[in-house]
Amino acid sequence: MKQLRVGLIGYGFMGRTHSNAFRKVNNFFDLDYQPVLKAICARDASKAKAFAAQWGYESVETDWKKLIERDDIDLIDIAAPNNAHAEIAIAAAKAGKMILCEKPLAMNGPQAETMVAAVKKAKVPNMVWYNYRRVPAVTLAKQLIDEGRLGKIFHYRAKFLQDWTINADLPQGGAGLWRLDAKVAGSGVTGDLLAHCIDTAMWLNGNIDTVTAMTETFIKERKHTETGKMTKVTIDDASAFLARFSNGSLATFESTRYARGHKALYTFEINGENGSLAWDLHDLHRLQVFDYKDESKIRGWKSVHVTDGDHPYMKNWWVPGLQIGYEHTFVHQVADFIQGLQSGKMAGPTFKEGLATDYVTDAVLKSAKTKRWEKVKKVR
Ligand code: SOE
Repeated sequence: MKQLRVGLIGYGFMGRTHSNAFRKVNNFFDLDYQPVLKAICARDASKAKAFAAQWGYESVETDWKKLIERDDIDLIDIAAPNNAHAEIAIAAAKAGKMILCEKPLAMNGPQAETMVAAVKKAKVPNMVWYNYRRVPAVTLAKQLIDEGRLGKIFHYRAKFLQDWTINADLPQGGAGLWRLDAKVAGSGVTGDLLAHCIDTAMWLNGNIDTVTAMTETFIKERKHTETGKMTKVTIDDASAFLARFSNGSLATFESTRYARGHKALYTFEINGENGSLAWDLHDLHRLQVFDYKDESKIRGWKSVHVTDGDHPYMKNWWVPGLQIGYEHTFVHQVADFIQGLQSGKMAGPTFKEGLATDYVTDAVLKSAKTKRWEKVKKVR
């Protein structure tokens, strides 16, 4: 088996999901490559060492430039905050490394363009960690739509609701809380949560042409972890938009971190002429299916338990009926990435697809300011 020597940058929540995936993938998928956890890189040496010990990384770096220079690394995995993605990815591409990058690809579309250009020039395999595509029920939705079972699509609606920033005493900046600092995150829920909804939506239903949006920052000032000073909050706490897809369908998207009671309620529904599908992250192994072609007497919404051997990814896990969860989506992503290396056909979402999502979030944020419908830039 060939080795795929991984250098991970960042040890937060995402560093853990990725490391777990690299470790598990060969136990469940027959692949020609085996990820080897070569090095973890983070500025804080003691935290990086502790992470290396816990997850089995062979070595530690504190300077990502050194990591990229190393000859014993094939793949750079970027799990650092959003404002670091572009510089690292461009340098990694120049060094000929394969790159996996946490979502959103960049702080904004123009920055993502430079990353796409870099991987194109260097011809290096690349992927963005939009993991929800790889929930088996979501992949099943993709299969059913591609088989044409829904017919003409009329509506798409998605939401991603959380409630973890309602407390005004929560500071901005620093570990985990960099998501509240626009200088580091780029945007608030638009780039963090709606980006997931947009990636899935465009995968299932094609390009988004135009959007009209509203955003709100409910808590205007928060103490900054790094300075200890009350600082203006410039992220969007909530963001909602209407959209028109290229296929003529209409959509609504909503996300917030102020929906008391909701921790990670990502849902979508898609309605077509012959049927509808609905999915809910809190019940992630089920796909709700309505098929208008069913006999009218017994026609109704079916709740398909997506755990059977002929469901996407499931034959690689346990026996039919037994469920898998959130962390498995990352395992699937690594498996698909490696299968892409084997076949020569890169699995998505590639950086180019990540750029397409960034173009939508740019248009959403612009529209919230201009209060007009905005066109979404097309990826060339
Ligand atoms: C934010 O709370 C967050 O962790 C996002 O950053 C992730 O992308 C999402 O999957 C879960 O929520």
